[in-house]
Amino acid sequence: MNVRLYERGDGVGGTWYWNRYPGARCDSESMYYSFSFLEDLEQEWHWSERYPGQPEILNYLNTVTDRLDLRRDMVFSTAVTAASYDEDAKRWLVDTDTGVHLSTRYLITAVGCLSTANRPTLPGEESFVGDTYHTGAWPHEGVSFVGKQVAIIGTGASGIQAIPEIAQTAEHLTVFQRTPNFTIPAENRPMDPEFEAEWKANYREWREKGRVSRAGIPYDASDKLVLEASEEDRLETFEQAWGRGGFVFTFGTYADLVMNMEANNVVADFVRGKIDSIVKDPVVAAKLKPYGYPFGTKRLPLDTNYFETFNRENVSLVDISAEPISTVTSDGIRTTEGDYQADIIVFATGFDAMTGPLFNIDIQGKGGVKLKDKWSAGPYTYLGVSTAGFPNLFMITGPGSPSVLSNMPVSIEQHVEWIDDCIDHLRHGENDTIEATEQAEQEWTAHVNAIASKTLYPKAASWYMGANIAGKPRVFMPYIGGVGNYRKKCDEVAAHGYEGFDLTASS
Ligand code: NA7
Repeated sequence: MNVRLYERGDGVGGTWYWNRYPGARCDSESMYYSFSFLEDLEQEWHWSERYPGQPEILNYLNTVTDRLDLRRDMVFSTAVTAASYDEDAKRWLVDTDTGVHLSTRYLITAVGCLSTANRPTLPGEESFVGDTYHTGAWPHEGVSFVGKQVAIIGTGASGIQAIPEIAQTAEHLTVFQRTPNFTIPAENRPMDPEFEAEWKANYREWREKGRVSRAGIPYDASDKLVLEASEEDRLETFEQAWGRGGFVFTFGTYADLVMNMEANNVVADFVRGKIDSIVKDPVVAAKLKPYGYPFGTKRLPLDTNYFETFNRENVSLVDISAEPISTVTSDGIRTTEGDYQADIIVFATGFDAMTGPLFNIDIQGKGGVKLKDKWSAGPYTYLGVSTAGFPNLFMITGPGSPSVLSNMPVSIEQHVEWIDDCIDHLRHGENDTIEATEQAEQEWTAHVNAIASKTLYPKAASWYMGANIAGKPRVFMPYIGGVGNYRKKCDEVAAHGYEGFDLTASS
């Protein structure tokens, strides 16, 4: 088959191409944040730290691309703007911003879940004489903060990584926080050679473990319940996990933390206690402590010295829920309470997650129905990989699949393999098209919502819920049932002749 990949950036990397802000690092550990299909590279590659930094991941992705000689099928600096389905020809007609038009039998979106920046426009911005940046579109040449007054807006995963780094060189950093965040230590460190050797000796087992796990992370989940644990056990378990660092703090401690409010209060109190013990100024600590939504239901960041950074003389915190931003001035930001000087404003304000990147392309299916209109009340998909009325359109890590709740390479590989097998099945079975049935899609979407509603996740105004974008429907978008269960379901669907899909015979 002929394959053509169109990419908006001038190189590969996606998230790791665009997010070059200081401190940008993956929260999955290096040893399992990689592809499983290059066994030579898996052995040769040396990750320098426990968690991979952005430059190292980008280097890895470029290496994979070159090793597989993929660049000949890639077209860079080209954004796909529209795709419409021609029902007579049974082909997708695709438009790009460089004037290239093409027709293709199969259309696969690999647009990412967090690639459309949420960049609020603040009143008065036109008068600002300094520079503004969004973490998700960072200049390739980098930004110097030396001697600068810097303002940063947003304390999600990106802000929490960038703040400690920027604080080290800026003359002064003012953090504008709308919602305090729970964050736990990453405990990043140089790669331990013994750990690396152990992984390399057992890579096949580790990979398999990741594939059948809940979040694509190959470590055992705890089945203990915090509500059944003694005070002593809770403290010891949380302290140990806090010291070890990483997501093990959520899944490796107790199984009920995001299932039950009473259980959640226990862990939330522990983290708030940590904030009190780290942050020296009690007024600042009080502002940093999250209340009002359950721990772990907004994407939990991993940090390196985040709370510690607020003990620095050159860092101050502005709680914009109490004193909202009224305007940007020529030399800073004015809130209802005062003026804060800035030469540089960094927007760490996140993304229009999951549906945003798909809606950036004007996708029209059968009968000219726009994907955006079909999903006006929230995404409807079958398995997160397809949607009724849009034959031969496959979405890698689309809404309704584990995607952002998982270690992404595991989920990406699973989708790519499933789509590859599906296209193979069509061609060998002499079928032209595959399309999810309305019924299968309704049932799957209802299932995605039903399992989310058994957890505390829908209680937070998170980007998982679309709550960070004005007017976006509040629907929990990713599939929370676990990558292992999800894989099983996808495999069963394929094994039963693509149950829940209509296939048409070749004309
Ligand atoms: P997030 O997690 O969406 O965080 C964005 C932050 O910006 C968050 O603190 C928001 O506050 C804040 N925000 C957003 N819009 C505004 C406006 N208009 N004014 C003030 N503050 C605002 O994005 P990240 O880039 O940090 O992380 C995205 C994902 O990338 C991350 O979860 C990982 O999966 C990797 P809010 O909480 O909405 O009140």
